[in-house]
This record gives sequence, C-alpha cells and structure tokens, in this order.
Amino acid sequence: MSLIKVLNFKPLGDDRGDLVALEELVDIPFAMKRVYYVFRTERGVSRGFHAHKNLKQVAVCVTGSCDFLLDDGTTRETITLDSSTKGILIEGIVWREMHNFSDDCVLMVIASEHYDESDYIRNYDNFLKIANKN
Ligand code: T46
Repeated sequence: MSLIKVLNFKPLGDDRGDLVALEELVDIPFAMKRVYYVFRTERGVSRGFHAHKNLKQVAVCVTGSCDFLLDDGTTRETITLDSSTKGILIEGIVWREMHNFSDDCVLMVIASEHYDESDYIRNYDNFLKIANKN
C-alpha cells in the first residue's frame, strides 16, 4: 500500500472558471480546526523536516507546485503536488519534507488540530525510534 494517499477534489467549473469546495467529513476526512498556507518560498529552500505525534493534514498546492516527501521510517515516497484539485492526506507518524517550490507556489494545508509546537518531532533519530515502535 502506498504511503501517499491522494485525494481528488471535484472542480465545480463553469464558463467563468473553476471552483473547488472542501467540506469537513466529505472531502476532508477529519474535523478541520486550522488552515495555513505557505507562499513566496525562496528558490532552493526546502521546508518541513519533522513529523507529528497526533495530527492529520491535507495538503494542496492551490497554485504552482512543490514536491512532498513522506517517510514512515521504513519507506520514503515523493509526490509532486501541482494541481488545485489534487491533495494528499498526511496522518500517523510520518516524516515530511517539502522541496522544489515553484516561484508561484501557494501550498495550503488543512489541519485537524490547532497549532501545538509540542506535537512536533523535529529530530530524525527520535522520529525513527517512535516510528519503529508503532
Ligand atoms: C507541516 C508542514 C507541511 C504557527 O505559528 N502556526 C501554524 O499553524 C504553523 C503551521 C506554523 N506556525 C509558526 C511556527 C514557525 O515559527 O510558523 C513558523 C513556520 O512553521 P514551520 O517551520 O513549522 O513551517 P514548515 O513549512 O516547515 O512546516 C509546516 C507545518 O508547521 C507542519 O505542521 O506539516 O508545514
């Protein structure tokens, strides 16, 4: 089974253009508590490099593209997010890194919990210990 769970969102387009609607427990498989977006990432900069203890997230590039690497301690997989109708679900103890941001990239993330720094695992060796226990 792939580590990367792709979610395809229905474009509600008409002759004026496109629209995507994301509804809790319909398109997003959890109760939504927070939305944030990453933009104007400097060329060559990578982000992430952490896992979470208890957080579900859906990530979508609403404009532009970036590469998302997910690592469960055993397998590493990368997906290019390059469509406003394609997201990924990130859940469980998974290390994530984001690379190759396009200049115009706006990466939107919907999260199941409010921001909590104590939920982050920022050290890769600690991540491996926790991931390999599960
Ligand atoms: C994740 C990946 C995909 C807040 O104050 N509130 C927030 O909700 C967030 C997400 C961040 N912050 C602060 C914490 C840092 O001072 O914003 C600053 C940048 O956050 P961070 O370095 O964690 O950003 P990324 O892009 O490395 O990681 C983010 C999320 O933090 C993380 O949960 O899964 O995007």
